[in-house]
Amino acid sequence: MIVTMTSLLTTAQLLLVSVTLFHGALSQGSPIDLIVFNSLENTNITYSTTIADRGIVLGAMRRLQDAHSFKFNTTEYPDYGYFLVSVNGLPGSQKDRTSWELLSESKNGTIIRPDVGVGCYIPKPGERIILKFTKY
Ligand code: B12
Repeated sequence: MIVTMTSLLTTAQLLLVSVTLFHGALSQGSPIDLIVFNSLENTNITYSTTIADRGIVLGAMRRLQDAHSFKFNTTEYPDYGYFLVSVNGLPGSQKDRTSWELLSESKNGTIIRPDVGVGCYIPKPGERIILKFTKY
């Protein structure tokens, strides 16, 4: 009887610990790096923040904006969501044909250009987001 009670208690404690850990993981998200790369001046800044499980890049960017000296502006388009207009005070320009490009680098170093914007792209675990100021 005592043995059964002890093992029941241990199971309950284990359950409590795993639920707490799971909730911790849910609320804190996973770490993610965001690199702001100005390819015209060859400068870059790396920011680190967290992203929710299956969260969008924009969520991580908003978290960074609240906690760091990172700033950005977007324009919302009805069909495609959020277009990134400026980062850290530097806007893209139709006249100069410059813009902020959204790229993502996987753990193995492969860089892809997502076919959606910051409001829709869901990075895979371990991916690094690159916001690249470039000419088009
Ligand atoms: C030209 C163009 C661009 C130009 C826009 C230059 C400018 N400001 O004028 C540049 C090269 C900058 C661009 C960038 C991107 N684009 Co673009 N672009 C187009 C394209 C070829 C034509 C748009 C157009 O001129 N329409 C005609 C005008 C009259 O309509 P409009 O509504 O005013 O068009 C505006 C919007 O489309 C907006 N826009 C352009 N691209 C994107 C992307 C997103 C996510 C948003 C919200 C708005 C937006 O800029 C246009 C001009 O102001 C379309 C494909 C197509 N055939 O429509 C893709 C398209 C809209 N782009 C797309 C994508 C994915 C991007 C990028 C996210 C790519 C990347 N990974 O970096 C980036 C945006 C990054 C950011 N800064 O947020 C996708 C959007 C799909 C989706 N469901 O989200 C499309 C449909 C191409 C595709 N088939 O994949 N793009």
